[in-house]
Amino acid sequence: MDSGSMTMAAETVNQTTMANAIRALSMDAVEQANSGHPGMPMGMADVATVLFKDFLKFDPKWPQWPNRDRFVLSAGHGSMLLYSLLYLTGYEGMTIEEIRKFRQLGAKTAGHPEYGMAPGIETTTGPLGQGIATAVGMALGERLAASQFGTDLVDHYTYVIAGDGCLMEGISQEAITLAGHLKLSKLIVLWDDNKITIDGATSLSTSDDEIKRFQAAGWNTLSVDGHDPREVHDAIAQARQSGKPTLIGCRTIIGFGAPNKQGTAATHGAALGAEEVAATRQMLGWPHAPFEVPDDVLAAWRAVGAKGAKASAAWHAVLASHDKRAEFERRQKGDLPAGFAEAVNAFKKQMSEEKPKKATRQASQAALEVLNGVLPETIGGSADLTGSNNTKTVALKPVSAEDFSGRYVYYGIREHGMAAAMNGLALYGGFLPYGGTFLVFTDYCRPAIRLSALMKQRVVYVMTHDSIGLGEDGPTHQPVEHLAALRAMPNLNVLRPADMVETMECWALAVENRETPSILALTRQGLPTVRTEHTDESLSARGAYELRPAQGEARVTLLASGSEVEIALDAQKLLQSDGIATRVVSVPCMELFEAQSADYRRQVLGPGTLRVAVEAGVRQCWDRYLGDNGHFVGMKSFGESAPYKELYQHFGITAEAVASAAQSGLKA
Ligand SMILES: Cc1ncc(C[n+]2csc(CCOP(=O)(O)OP(=O)(O)O)c2C)c(N)n1
Ligand SMILES: [Mg+2]
Repeated sequence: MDSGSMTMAAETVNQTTMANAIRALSMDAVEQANSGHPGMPMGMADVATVLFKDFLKFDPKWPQWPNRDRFVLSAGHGSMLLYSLLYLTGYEGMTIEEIRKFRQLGAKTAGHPEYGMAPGIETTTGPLGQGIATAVGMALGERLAASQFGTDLVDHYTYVIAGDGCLMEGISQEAITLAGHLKLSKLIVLWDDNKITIDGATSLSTSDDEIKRFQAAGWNTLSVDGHDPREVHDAIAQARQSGKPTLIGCRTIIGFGAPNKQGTAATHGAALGAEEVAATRQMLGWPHAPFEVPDDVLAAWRAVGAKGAKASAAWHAVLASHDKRAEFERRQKGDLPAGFAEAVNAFKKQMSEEKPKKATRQASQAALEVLNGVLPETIGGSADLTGSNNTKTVALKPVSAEDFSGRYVYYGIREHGMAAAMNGLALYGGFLPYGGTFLVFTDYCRPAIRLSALMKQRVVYVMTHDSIGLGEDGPTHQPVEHLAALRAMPNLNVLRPADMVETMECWALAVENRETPSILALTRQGLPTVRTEHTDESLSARGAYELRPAQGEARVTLLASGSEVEIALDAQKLLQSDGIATRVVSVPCMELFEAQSADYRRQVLGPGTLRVAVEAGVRQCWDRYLGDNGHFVGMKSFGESAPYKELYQHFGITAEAVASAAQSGLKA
């Protein structure tokens, strides 16, 4: 068909038929894979059709168009809804072959939408509730970017489709109250109110009035029949005018169109079966073969996909002559500005000379004073521990509903919501989010940290009070297994610096690593400066390095991270005064050390030496460096409440204990 007749054909296709294309593709793909979730895409097909056809600003030919509306499928199990839309609207690479390969190895159509697998997937979803919470970060990103660059460059909406499950998850409460508080008015959530989850009717497990809950959080709320395109259209139009974020409750029937199964949990997560698929074709009036979308229907959808091209071209022209163009493009690419390395090294040099004794959380704040100055893309914050996490620098003004020109977010006591929002900010583009809480509360945001790692996002977690060294708050607040647990996660750098200099090096690594999120594990207690000789080279970049050589031929290698480096250095003195030549290796980041050459690692670990590692956490992770006769000095239990120096004595994490472990190891 030429484009003229395509347009004519497209105009005659009605909205329900367009939605039926989504339904058919979804049930056919699930049928073929014999795995997947047909119910949600079939139920929300009408709503999604209205959104994409009448409102969504996007251009499949330029999926990364910075001023596009964001669309987040929070109910990630309904992935076929998104894949159908990407295929139908003409995203490159999302072919009918990909739809046929749904859920197969290497297909773009993975079980749940995965960021980076195909253009048009804004974030990875599947862990329920993460999508809506990530979208809050995106909507915040829009407000911040609009304030920083102007509404001629940034002016768009963030739409979310969320299910009952997303709203039942605890993270949704953190996300919606944060969004309500910040009045993120361009955030619009379409709730698939189908009253069904896996176990059956939602009445089995919840009595919430979601509308009232969102209202209480400061949201605008609307309710519609999700199968009435007119009602859906009017509601979205109204939502866009609101001064508050909007929830649109869309009453739908799960598995809509499947005559015997619709409205039941049977359609949630299993193929409908050949018989029911055939009956659905009948009921929908969709006689076409599996994966076949008739020309006129496809043309109607492609016309929807084509409508954004004009706007994206106009936007591009605005950017071309914009006075902030260079900075906008630099930040979109995630490049660091000129002067970054110089600023880092000037700080390191000064600290090596001044040798202050400071907690690494204070070191982090000092480093941030420098970094926030040279990196306008940072967005700082804390989950209500600003003074403890030392995350706010002098020049950072708070972000508020009235003023988005600031760069510091008071996330409130919402660790999980904060982490997900930071993912959203990072995915949004042009921002480098960091946020703080106590290291022990990584447990409260671990699912979002996992998504930072899975999605390869540059998010920096400023996690202070990183051991029993926090003292009197006791075992509830003292991380013990957390370093090991975090080190177990793929694509996450766990950085535990020992002093001011290493802290700056670790911050620089976190900033430079574009595809790996970072945990900065920082102390509450003061630590001496151990890097007293300046090097422009980042020694922390190697993950581990020899901090103090032995006097004479080394018999012992002491390995330590963070606050225990000081203990290792004291133990070195004890051993050497006993005539035992000992070297000390600082290990700020095991992941980076593992990435070094075998030769470098062997050399740093000191071939032929007895190894003793010391860290105020559990032993796990250290074994690989200790060899058969090595020792570990650390924690085997939860902590205790007491002044921290007493705790180090109580748990036997001392220079004397390290030295005696080395001595008995040498005798063995
Ligand atoms: C955190 C999390 N817990 C559990 C699951 C497993 N799961 C996937 S979908 C689902 C039910 C979701 O119900 P709803 O959002 O109403 O989806 P619908 O059945 O309406 O499609 C569950 C429990 C998950 N994906 N994520
Ligand atoms: Mg449901």
